[in-house]
Amino acid sequence: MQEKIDLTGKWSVSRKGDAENIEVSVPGCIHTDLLAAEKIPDPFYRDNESLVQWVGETAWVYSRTFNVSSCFLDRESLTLCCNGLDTLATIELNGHVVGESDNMFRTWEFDVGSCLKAGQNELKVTFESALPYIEERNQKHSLPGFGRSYEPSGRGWIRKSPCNFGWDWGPVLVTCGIWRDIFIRAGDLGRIEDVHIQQDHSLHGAVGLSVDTDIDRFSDTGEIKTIVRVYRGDKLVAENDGKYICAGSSTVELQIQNPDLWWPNNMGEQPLYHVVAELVDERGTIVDRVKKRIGLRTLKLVRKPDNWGESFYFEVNGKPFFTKGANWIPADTFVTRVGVDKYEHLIKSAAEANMNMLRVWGGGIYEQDVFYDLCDELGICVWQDFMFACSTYPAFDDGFLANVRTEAEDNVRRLRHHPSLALWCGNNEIEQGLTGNEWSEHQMSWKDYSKLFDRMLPEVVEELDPERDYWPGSPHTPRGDRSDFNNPTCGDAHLWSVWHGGKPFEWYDSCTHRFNSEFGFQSFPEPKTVYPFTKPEDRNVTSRIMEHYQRCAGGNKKIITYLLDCFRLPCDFEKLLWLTQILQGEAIRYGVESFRRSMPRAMGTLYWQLNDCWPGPSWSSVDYTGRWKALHYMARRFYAPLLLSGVAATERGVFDVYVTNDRSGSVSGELLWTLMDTEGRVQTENKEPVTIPIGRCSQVKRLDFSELLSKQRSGEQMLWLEFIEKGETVSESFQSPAMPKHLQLHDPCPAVSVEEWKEDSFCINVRVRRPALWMWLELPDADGRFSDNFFHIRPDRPRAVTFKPFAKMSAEEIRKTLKVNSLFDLHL
Ligand code: BMA
Repeated sequence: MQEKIDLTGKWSVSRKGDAENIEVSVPGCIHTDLLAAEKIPDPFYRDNESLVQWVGETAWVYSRTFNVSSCFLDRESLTLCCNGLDTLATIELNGHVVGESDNMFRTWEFDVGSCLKAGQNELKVTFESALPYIEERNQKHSLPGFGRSYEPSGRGWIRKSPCNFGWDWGPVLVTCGIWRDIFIRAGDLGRIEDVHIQQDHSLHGAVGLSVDTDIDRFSDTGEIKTIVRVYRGDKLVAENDGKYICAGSSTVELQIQNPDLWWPNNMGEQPLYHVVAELVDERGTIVDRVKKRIGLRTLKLVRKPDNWGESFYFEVNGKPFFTKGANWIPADTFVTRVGVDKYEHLIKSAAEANMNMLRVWGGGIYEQDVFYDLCDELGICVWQDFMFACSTYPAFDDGFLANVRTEAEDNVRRLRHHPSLALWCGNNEIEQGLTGNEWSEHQMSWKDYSKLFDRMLPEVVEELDPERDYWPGSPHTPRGDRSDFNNPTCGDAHLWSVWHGGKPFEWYDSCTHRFNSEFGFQSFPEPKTVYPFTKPEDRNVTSRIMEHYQRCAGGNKKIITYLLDCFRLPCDFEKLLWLTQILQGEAIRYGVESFRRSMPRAMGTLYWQLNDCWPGPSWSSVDYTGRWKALHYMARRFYAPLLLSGVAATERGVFDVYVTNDRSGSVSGELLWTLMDTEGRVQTENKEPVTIPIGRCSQVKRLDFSELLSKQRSGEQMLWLEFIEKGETVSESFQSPAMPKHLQLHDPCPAVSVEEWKEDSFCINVRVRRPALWMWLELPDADGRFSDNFFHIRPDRPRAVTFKPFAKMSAEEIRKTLKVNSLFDLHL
């Protein structure tokens, strides 16, 4: 068998040329190392980010010693494996340079047979700063990005996480370090270099697997073969052997009878199978073993001519589905401090909000394995960008292209077995940049663009992962003029006219696009997230410190402008923070409902963005600490498989009511509508049976209250819509004839009771005397998950909300501290 010396754990680091060493932990990065050693202040406190810029401008030397036994040295192959080096590293073993790296996204392997010795060895990895590297190259050939003020020009020259150099939701903190596993591998005879599993779903009652193994021989003595076994849990479900060979690759065919298919969230289960490939010699001794976990499914991007142009939707096991999700950015500026718990929390949050896809956006990183494992387990499909975003890149440089090819090969091989992986996409918004005036033909020509995104990357995908689709860029228009990057008839689109373009939310109703892969609206995190990085005197959104965290040009102005259209200006900092969350939730709800109403012409929405890398204001629905913003609670409702939505028609007092059905069959129920005054007195109420076919959105009603409302003040009326199935409200929608700021809200006088429920959860019963809008429950000193929050509530519909605290709490503690708020309180 292969043997390993694990080299993660304790290392030391010093500034290049400096004697002072500090003890650090690998994997990690220089900033978190210095922070743990108390050598730098927390960059996420006030404006400390500016005090630590020198860290990214400095060269750092990581070193450690380790022992090797003489029998380890007797093995035929000795390789130093670095799964991630960030980025410009020189690797020395016992004083000999064994290799250099210049790409954070590649895995690096160096033969160390000639310099490893018995006894103590010293490994040294020197990281040069990325900044002079890009500056030097950029002086010879300038490669601008989108020209945002914080961004150094020329980051396209280096293969390093683009958002390390700053983004419009995150800081400029240029890291370095050993960011993934590092070890020495020893073996005899050979090893399995690569396993590729392809599935055949054309068989009756079975799925065929074809398992290709690439074998790296260390010596040519004797023949070897591959044995493949497939397990479902502990149960062996298929087994077969390859032929004895001397070297090269071998293919083993198997069949899994009565297969359990893998489905995205809300469409079915996520059964997973383990494929174990073993390399054995002629005597049956195991030489190497590789395990991969797979799910059985077909998952395709379907693009075919249709009534509106060309379709753009995903199909799983032959079933088309509407994609609901968000864009994913690195979950921390310092990616190595994102633990399994944080990944689990975020991806579970996506699944709990009824999402079925995340897009790993091209300005971050190819995510850690655990990210994809969790997506496999939770049914979250992954749209995977290659790491290129909003910048020109030197595709004219053959060395750069060769480097990128290896990076793409490494990552395609690493990720292709994941059932959740749905699509490879070349880049983020480069076509949009090339079309505009900001980049010249000299900086990046369409010819160079094509070399990289139309030829090289699809070639790699075709060769190494032919079952998966490739899409050149997001957004991209496959027909006609490429400069028409948001063409509504085909391809995907980034729709930013709301927010960046200042258009009202209703603008979404004018969109006829096929797949909306980005659109968003900012909000602030809640007070509990803001307090730790501010002093009391900073707590105004226009303070220097709060503005320091706002990285989108004019971001706060945009928030306030939109806010004043809908809501009253709150009178204090905390209220303003909360209200921006409600505003954001409303913006995205409006967009998603509108897109889901245009199914099947539109077949997907991925809002910008799920998560955050630091605690500033941003487009995220889950903040840096993991707290759900109002948007995330709303997403859970607007992404539910069955969605009732109402929309005000152009005639005043007229409302159109729709039901969108993403369930696996047609749905029948009742539409119930109630017109009520703001005191809670029912003006009129009625219901009607409705049936909605599978995969469709139907307009189920037009409600005309124009006459009734003409006699009343619109600010005193509310329309409540409910879809009732077997006596239960499964989807609801609130419509107000007036802007919320003009509603005559009354004190709802909420009353709550808290009871123990089950497994450390509580049931909170809420009733009100008068209707309340966007009511939310809050525990100022505790965190946890409410089953629902930021909901509208009326006197005749008390609600039971369950609450699971993240740390143990008693019902009494909850009762004492629970705060119940709603729009009424924000307007005071
Ligand atoms: C999108 C993204 C990001 C950016 C976001 C908000 O287009 O691709 O580049 O953070 O807009 O401006």
